[in-house]
Amino acid sequence: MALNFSLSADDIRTLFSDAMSQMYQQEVPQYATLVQLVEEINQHTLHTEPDIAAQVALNNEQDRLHLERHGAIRVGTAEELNMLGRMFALMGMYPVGYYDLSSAGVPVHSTAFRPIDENSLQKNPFRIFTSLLRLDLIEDSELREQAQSLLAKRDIFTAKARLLLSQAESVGHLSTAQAHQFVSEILETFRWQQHASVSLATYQQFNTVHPLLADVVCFNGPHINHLTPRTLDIDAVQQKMPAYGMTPKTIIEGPPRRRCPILLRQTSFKALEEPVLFVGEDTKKTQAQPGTHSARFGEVEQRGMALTPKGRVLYDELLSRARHTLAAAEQNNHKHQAQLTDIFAEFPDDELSLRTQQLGYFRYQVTQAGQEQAGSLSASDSLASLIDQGWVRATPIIYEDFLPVSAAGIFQSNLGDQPQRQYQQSASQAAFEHALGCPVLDECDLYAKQQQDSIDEVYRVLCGHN
Ligand code: OOG
Ligand code: NI
Repeated sequence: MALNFSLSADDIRTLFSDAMSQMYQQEVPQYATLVQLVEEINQHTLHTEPDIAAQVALNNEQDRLHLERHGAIRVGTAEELNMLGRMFALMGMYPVGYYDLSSAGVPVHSTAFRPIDENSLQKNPFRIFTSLLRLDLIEDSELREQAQSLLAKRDIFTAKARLLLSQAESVGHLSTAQAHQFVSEILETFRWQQHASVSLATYQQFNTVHPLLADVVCFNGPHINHLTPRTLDIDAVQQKMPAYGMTPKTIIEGPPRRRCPILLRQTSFKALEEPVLFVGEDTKKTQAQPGTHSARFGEVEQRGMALTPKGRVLYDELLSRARHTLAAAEQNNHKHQAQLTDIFAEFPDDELSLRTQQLGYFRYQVTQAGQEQAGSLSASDSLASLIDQGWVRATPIIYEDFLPVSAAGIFQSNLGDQPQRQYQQSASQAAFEHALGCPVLDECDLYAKQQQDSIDEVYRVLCGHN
């Protein structure tokens, strides 16, 4: 009898994120340096910050600290996005959130494919921030049509990846051998392409309209453009990058450093200018023409508490206030962080306020002392009183998603000194979902459900229901 060992989606995702990490460190040595710097800073932080070390130990995260947290790609067509959605589903990654980057002058809209249940997030939270080019925002109709025809000609997936996908979808799983094969085939989609699919002149035309248009349209695949490890001290990474030969983007995106971290802070080294061979313009197109292209960089992230819609409104309001007063300080991260800290003084920075003002999402658990009360309490005891008595503990739920203003900042810092464009059209979630073939999940629904499930469990244990 044939034994059919199959790997879980979580295991396949880990194979995939490991393989991507290896490939990217080989392809972009500066990224390997970043990974090393982050590792050094994380170890140092674990030795010098007992609270952080305790938190990491409590969550059993020592062994997973070094895992990359996300990567990003940009695709050109609905079919490409739809296929990616199906491929990522095999790895337990589902589209969460809609990000409109057009309002920040980048002609794409995006989602993040990521694990959605707590267990899977625990095992490996790897996500891919995936952007779809919005050709509808490209005004030059001739270039738009040329872009369409270039995109129509390419297939970013190998035949074997397509075959394994359809087998997996019809049988419901992949065997261990198939899973390994699948990961190595899908890796080809994200590999750097040294050969562009167009001439240098055509590339330059696209690049002038928007560098992102050139990045998506002029190659036969959506090279992974960055990977992002997790750091325990992003301020230290930002500060130390130059000494390691990296040019950091000017400012750290997101909220300032706080006692109770919220949402997501990110920084990166700037995209490298890399050699590319363009299609020759001689009659036989055999004389490849050397040139360069900038797309690939390395990023780091540090995550904090997920905010409720109310908390998010406050964050957005303070951030936009900061952006108005910050413009002049933008060129200096120290000033930027100092002003952010001032403005964010209005955002409560202790867990009790964050919880009682319902600014953040929390997970509730019965404590050891609470276990002794199991089954003996009444459902009419309020959660607040259970916490006051020490029977229930509340811990922040970590934010697993992205921030459109920060993402735009990351995009912008890698687009060179081009003037920022303005697009008239607004967000187009329906068009994005149509291309994807399904709705994106709402991140707040996921956090709210996680919070509510933990509350239900607390009452089930303490009051003995069900
Ligand atoms: C994606 C930029 C957004 C993030 O971490 O916010 C992003 C890209 O440059 O394609 O990855
Ligand atoms: Ni990123």
